[in-house]
Amino acid sequence: MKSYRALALGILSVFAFGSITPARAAEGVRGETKEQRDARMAWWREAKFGLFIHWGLYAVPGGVWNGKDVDTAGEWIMFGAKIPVPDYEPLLKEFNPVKFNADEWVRIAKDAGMKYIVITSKHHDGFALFDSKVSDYDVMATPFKRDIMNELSQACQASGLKMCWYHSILDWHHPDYLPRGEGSPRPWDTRPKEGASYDRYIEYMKGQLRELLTNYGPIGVLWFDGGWEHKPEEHHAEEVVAMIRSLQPEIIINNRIQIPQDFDTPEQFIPGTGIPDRDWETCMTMNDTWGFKVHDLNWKSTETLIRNLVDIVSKGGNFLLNVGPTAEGLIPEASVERLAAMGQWMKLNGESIYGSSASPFRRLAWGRCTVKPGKLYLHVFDWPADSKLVVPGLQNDVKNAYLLADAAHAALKSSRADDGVVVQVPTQAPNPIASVVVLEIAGKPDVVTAPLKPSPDGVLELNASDADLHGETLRIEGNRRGENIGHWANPKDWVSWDIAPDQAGTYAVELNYACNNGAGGSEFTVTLGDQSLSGKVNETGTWRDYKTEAIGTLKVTQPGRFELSIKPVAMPAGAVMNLRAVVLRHEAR
Ligand code: FHN
Repeated sequence: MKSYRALALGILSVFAFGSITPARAAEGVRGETKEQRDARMAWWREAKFGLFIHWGLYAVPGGVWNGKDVDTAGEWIMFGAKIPVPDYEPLLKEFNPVKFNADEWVRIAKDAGMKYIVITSKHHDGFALFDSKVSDYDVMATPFKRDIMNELSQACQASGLKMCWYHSILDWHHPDYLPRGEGSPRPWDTRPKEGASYDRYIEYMKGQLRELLTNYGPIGVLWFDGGWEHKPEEHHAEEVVAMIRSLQPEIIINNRIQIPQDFDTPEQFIPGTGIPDRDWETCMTMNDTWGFKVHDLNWKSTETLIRNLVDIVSKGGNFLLNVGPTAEGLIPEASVERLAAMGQWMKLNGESIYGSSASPFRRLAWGRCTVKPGKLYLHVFDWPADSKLVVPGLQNDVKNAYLLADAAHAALKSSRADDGVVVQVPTQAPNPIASVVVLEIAGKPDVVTAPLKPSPDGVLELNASDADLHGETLRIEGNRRGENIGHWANPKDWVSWDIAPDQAGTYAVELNYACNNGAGGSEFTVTLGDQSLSGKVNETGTWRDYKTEAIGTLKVTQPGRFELSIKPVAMPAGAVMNLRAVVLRHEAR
């Protein structure tokens, strides 16, 4: 059974942590002009911050089944505890969230500075949180008998927040959903498969989508999920998308019906370089589960949540932050507290987030940067002890500088330094989590990126998001465990880093990489100035099993600025490797 779970979770991880695609025109609406697309995406690009809500029957067990904690996320309890449909259905009679108050949920989201709400109209367990005429497996079959989605959409419309639907293609309940039973990820689901029709299931799914896009007013986003068990054509993806867009022409659709649509959805991680030329949104839990789990108290700190928001927006993305309400209909207090604290920060600093664009800096040691025309918003996480905030590589003249949280916008002194601009800031940071210094600049941001330098201990770690990728197939891939250079399927593709070793001498070179068994044997050269090393890729197990290997040493005759490159010279199998990092260690003069 373990293998099925591994298979399912393996499938999950492939789609949950999708690769970061190279810059390419997003599909979106066929024939839509750039201006039309920009107009349709405008509110979403302005909004930056939304509330994800995972709520359904799974809130009743709250991660515990037959007295035992189940080790999957709360909303996966039916899978994690291998619960057959007949044993899960009785939860219908226990779902009675008498403390649910749509206006209160919307107030909490709005006060947090959020601009849209994405809620699970139906998750993988097949239970509909709305009054569906095409299914009896819905909220009207529970003691609660209220159309939650209607109450929430009314509250959103009254408050100016966008109502958005998460909808799962995967359905562990509907008799026409396949696969199930022996040889599937759910062998314990022994309901007969004879007569089941996936096409008929898609018609059912279309029926519920039609209800959700007809009966609840304007819908901002259709957030598909759970499409990984079938090919797009099996979902009739194009047809489903066409129907959605015919019902709500302004709607925005994510990439999880397995055909690229309006935005990408990195999950539980923040792509190190964003996703250039694409709209994207990182979704993240506040603890470790999407759906409520009574024993999951691993809450991220408010500092982490605010810095994640800043980090994501500084890379050009949106942040969809999740809550998992209880069976009573309450958002957990730990979530409410954090959202309120985020809202306090947003009240003073929201100007630096809403409608801003990605940073012109490749990296900033002390924080992040967001941009609006004529303004740089410097989000300082690590306040300079000497009150001198160095903005490396900035070429623009600074017309004015001030603290965003200072209502008087009292001017801060700034001056030009060798490697950029120095801003004289107060000794005390306005906010220990993130303080925003505004630079009003002339013209578009003009930044010269400094080369990567070794840390004081002589170690220079070159990671995937700092690399320059040269070629067509190469791309940055990522998930919550880290990022790597991947899809290295063309031996002409190569990678480089701009570095400035500050000590002459010998540097040991190590690579941290993964290579599937059966795909090993590629050969490559590591070049630094007039020195080069040859290396060969050994198999490490799978494309996700990373190992560090010493490749050899390189000499630096005198400190300076160099390009360090890795170029394949032979690729006998389908790909070179998944490369996570190159490490140079200064050994001796
Ligand atoms: O399986 C789901 C999971 O339950 C949750 O809904 C997340 C949120 O994006 N999506 C899938 C895992 O990638």
